[in-house]
Amino acid sequence: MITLGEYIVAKQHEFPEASGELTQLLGSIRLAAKVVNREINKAGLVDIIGATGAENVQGEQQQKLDLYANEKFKAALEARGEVCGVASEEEEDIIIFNGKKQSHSKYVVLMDPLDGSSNIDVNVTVGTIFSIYRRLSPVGTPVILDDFLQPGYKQVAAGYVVYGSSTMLVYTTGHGVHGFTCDPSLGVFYLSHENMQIPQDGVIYSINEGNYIKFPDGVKKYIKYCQERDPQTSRPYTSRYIGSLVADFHRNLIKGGIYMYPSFASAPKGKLRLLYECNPIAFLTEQAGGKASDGFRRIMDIEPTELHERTPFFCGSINMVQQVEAFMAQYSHEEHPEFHG
Ligand code: P6P
Repeated sequence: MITLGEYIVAKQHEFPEASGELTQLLGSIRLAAKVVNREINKAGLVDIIGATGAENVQGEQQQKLDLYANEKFKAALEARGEVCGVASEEEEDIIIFNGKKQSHSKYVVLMDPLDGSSNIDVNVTVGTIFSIYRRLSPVGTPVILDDFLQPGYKQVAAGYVVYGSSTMLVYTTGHGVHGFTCDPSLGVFYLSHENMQIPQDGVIYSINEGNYIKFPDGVKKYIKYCQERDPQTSRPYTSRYIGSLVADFHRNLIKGGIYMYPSFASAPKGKLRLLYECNPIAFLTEQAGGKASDGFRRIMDIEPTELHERTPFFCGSINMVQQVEAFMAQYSHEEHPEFHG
């Protein structure tokens, strides 16, 4: 039984230039995850449940736990000296940490502190997603927006916490994907899934089929492909959609499958945010041997231009993503970014 902290330290040699800072940073995330997990587990008992009446930058109803998780992760990341700034789904602008502790900070963190929060009131799995980059601007100066607008392939680390039937923290630093399960009696994360690999093929597809009539033709063709009988390819596949990206992704990572959130007329760039949902999940996907694209391009090659920009998102088992990309090329090539100049 090895703990998350012991594992991170044991793997520290993979980052000789990090001099322990990344280890400390991941430790901050571990701490915040425990605090948020405790509140989620008693959400039905205290006045945490329900919407605040406020809206976040996405115009989405902010649940009280959204704000709680946002504050706890910000506080944990500021408390030590490795992080010079944070971007969050719950914050319109970047949050700058420029106290004395941050005079040598090298890292910025982007996060969705509580993804799928509309599921809180109905006791369905939610998650935290995080993405870590080295800053580009000079150390010792206040962090700037450009430090956050980096393409996904520059991520130093990424991961998520899935608050489900058990609470797990899954992360990568570019050396495989590793999962840790929390022992609630001790509040300790133990290594439970080392070197996670997503099966090349799967029989699960995850998409909100309520939007079917609005989907691009390529996506409609793929959904029908999933539903056709073909014993050679184990079709028809099974449809599973939880409405929480972390939960759907985590299941597909273990069992194989594909998660899709395409663009459609009322959501021309899809719904999911590139920087703190798609890029971290894409990093994990590729590290686990899967594929993540916008239907045409590798997600982690997209050059961001705005903090909260959205992108169509297809990720999971490599053969399944390649299949939907083939349908997109054949039936929805006009959706390709090059068509939009
Ligand atoms: P819809 C949650 O709001 C989220 O960002 C993802 O976690 C989830 O997969 C998706 O949106 C659900 O969106 O439009 O299907 O309800």
